[in-house]
Amino acid sequence: MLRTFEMHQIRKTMELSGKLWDFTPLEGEQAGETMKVMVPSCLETYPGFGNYRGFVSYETVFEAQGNIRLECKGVSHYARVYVDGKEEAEHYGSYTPFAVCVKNLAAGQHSLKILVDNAFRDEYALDFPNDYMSYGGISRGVMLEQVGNVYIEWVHVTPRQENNGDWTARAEVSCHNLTETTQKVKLRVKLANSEMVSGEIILMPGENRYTFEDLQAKNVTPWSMATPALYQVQVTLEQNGIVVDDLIDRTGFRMVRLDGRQVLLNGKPLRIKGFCRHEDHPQYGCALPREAIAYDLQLIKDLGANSVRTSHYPNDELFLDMCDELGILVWEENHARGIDGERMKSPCFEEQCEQVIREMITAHYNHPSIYIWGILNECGSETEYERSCYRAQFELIRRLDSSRVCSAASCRFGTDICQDLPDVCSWNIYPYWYDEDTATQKIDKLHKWLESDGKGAGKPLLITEVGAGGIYGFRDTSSDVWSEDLQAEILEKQLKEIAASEDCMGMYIWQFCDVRVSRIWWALRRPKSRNNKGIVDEYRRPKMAYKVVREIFRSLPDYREQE
Ligand code: ADA
Repeated sequence: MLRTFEMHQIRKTMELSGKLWDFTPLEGEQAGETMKVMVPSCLETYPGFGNYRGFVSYETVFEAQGNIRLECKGVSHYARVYVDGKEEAEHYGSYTPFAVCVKNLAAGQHSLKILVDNAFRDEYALDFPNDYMSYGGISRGVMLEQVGNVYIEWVHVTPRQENNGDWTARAEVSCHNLTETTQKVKLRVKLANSEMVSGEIILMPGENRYTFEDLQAKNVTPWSMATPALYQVQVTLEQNGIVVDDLIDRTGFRMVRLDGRQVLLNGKPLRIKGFCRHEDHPQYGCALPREAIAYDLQLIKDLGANSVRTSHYPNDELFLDMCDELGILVWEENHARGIDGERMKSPCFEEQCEQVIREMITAHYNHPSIYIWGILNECGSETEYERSCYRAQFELIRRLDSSRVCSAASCRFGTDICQDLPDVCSWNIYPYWYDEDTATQKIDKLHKWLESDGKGAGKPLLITEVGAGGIYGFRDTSSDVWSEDLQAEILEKQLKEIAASEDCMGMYIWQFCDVRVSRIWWALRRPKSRNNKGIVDEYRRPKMAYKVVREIFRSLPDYREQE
């Protein structure tokens, strides 16, 4: 299972991951030598491949007949897909799913080969040596689905609370017609206690959209952090009176709204107490198994946090499913960390960012836990060209999803010219670590500047990073740099000052766990080639700061006015 629930009762599906595949490096000393590896996984975790960059191949076989839909949930970072030796698709982008349909397969066994490239190349604008590890491989699950001539690609549910308190929902459905001729179908949607059927719909060849307005969902429990109530949405597709396909997803009844300096969840002003989290583990790379994801979330809950920022890319759907179930709010962001103006000028940059946004929102639209979309963490935001990228990406987000807010985490105090564009002004600050100022002074400066020349007047202010480094096991009574003691002392001051600020709607700690960074990245500031600002180390062992954060986070309510 690649989700925490079954997505089909009618469509036949088979997970192709969760078993051993043939892996063959195509470059380097071991080129051509095949070995068995588990998929999903990261190739840097295989013995002898810790620093491999280049093309590799992954192969398996499957049984099928007729039309198939193959979905890869994440291949890092470039993939070329071959079925029975024929190239069927290519995709760039490590952290978003893509699917390919292959028609009319003869009954029997077929081969699937995925060529993967994890090298840093000019045409991959979003991947380069960075303050985290860009792992390679088939890092998320692969699903095989048997489809007919017509099938449902996705459903997007948008809940709305009416003035009388009742909930309604809009459900937009995307269907594909794989034939060359028109097809007559009917769609049926069931959500909570309500059901609607379309009249006869004529599907043109290719993609078709159909929208159900005003599904009445009476007596539902709204989704919140304390009560994360989830409801199943089931769409079925009928042809000649027979149900030929189905799709099951989940939604939660909640609305996210801006209100002056606050972001409201079902009318209540949120207080964010969160962690930035990389998908990273010494044993698994970014391909964390479900048990490891669940454990991270268990610690995050124990720490009293109510939110996770998926820095700096869209996350595995298993993680989002669990956040939905646990009532953990998610800031989900597109894939771009610290890309400077020069690199943003790459001819592929804007197109690749927009593709990630499109794929991320299409795939993750229904997760009630996601309250905000983030883009372009600490990227160039100082020239007219850079500003045009932010504007285009925010416009795209708002076109695809007007039911959430959006933002971008910046660090360019005084020179950023984009603060009028997002709904929320988000800032990464490091008082007592990189910055001279205290947190109170920094927030005060930020606030005054945003209200005037910074052009962020009247908007919510969110601290999207705050933290300090500490090496697990290094305890030091004089609180020297890199000691757990100093990290804990700094975090205590940072969090207390931010929590006391009237101007801030909350904070995300940088970061949940220590992570591996690219080998050449800023060597002197990254002892052990790790970004050591985790509250737990890479094996999830708590540092001294754990207790401090837990106490402060647990003392702060989830809303800025208590429920
Ligand atoms: C930035 C960046 C993070 C990380 C952090 C740090 O704010 O967004 O990815 O690099 O700094 O540890 O310095």
